[in-house]
Amino acid sequence: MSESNRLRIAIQKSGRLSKESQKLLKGCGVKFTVNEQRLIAPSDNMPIDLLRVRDDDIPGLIMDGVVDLGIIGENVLEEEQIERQDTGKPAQYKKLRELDFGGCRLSLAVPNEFKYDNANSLEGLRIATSYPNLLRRYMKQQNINYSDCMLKGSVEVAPRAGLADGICDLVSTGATLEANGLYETDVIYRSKACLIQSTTEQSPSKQALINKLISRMNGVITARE
Ligand code: PRT
Ligand code: ZN
Repeated sequence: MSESNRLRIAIQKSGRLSKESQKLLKGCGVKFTVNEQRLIAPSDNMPIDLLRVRDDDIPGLIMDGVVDLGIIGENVLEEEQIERQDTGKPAQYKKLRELDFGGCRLSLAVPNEFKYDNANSLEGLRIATSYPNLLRRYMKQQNINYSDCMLKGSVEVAPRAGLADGICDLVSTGATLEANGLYETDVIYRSKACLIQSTTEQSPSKQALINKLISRMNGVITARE
């Protein structure tokens, strides 16, 4: 693969981080037009290409050095890093800064009728999650045995469907838990969106462009604080 002289930035194609990521880059003076059918949105005024992908793909693209920068939820980033460390794949990245959107927490939750005293109450439960690595790390720290039920979606309905005793899922307002007759017991990870860079050495011109973007981003975020 030839080394491109354009800076590649991976952002979520569609979803909770997508609009805010685009808004932030536009605020930094990067002009581009998104064509919904296209993976790449080239900037018209800077040597930058935006890669619009599933959020789950962004950490790997950075850790494999395929793209230079990425905007991603820390939850997805950390989950992928543990997975890669465990399987011996490249797992390095540089976190350039936390961003001011995408805030949420990864929490354990159980049905309203479940009696919870402390983390030990979770001993032996089956827990549905899309974040098996973050869950395993927390349960190991707490010294609690449990079993997994891996679900990529509809995690919150697993207890009612008889698939699991509890769940480990992202929460922001708590409305989804409430609507599904669940309550939060343990916050296991707090997350925000962040800007990350691959550890591949950049050419001086690309690194200068990255530095310019970071400095503009600091200005944009400070201005809206
Ligand atoms: O298609 P793609 O794979 O790219 O997107 P996705 O469906 O995997 O992710 P998406 O767009 O739902 O979320 C992207 C990122 O946004 C997450 O990885 C988090 O970093 C961040 N984020 C912030 C959230 C939430 N808040 C959030 N509330 N991601 C998901 N949720 C879901 C949660 O899973 C639950 O279903 O919202 C529901 C709970 O919300 P409340 O407000 O009812 O508590
Ligand atoms: Zn995803």
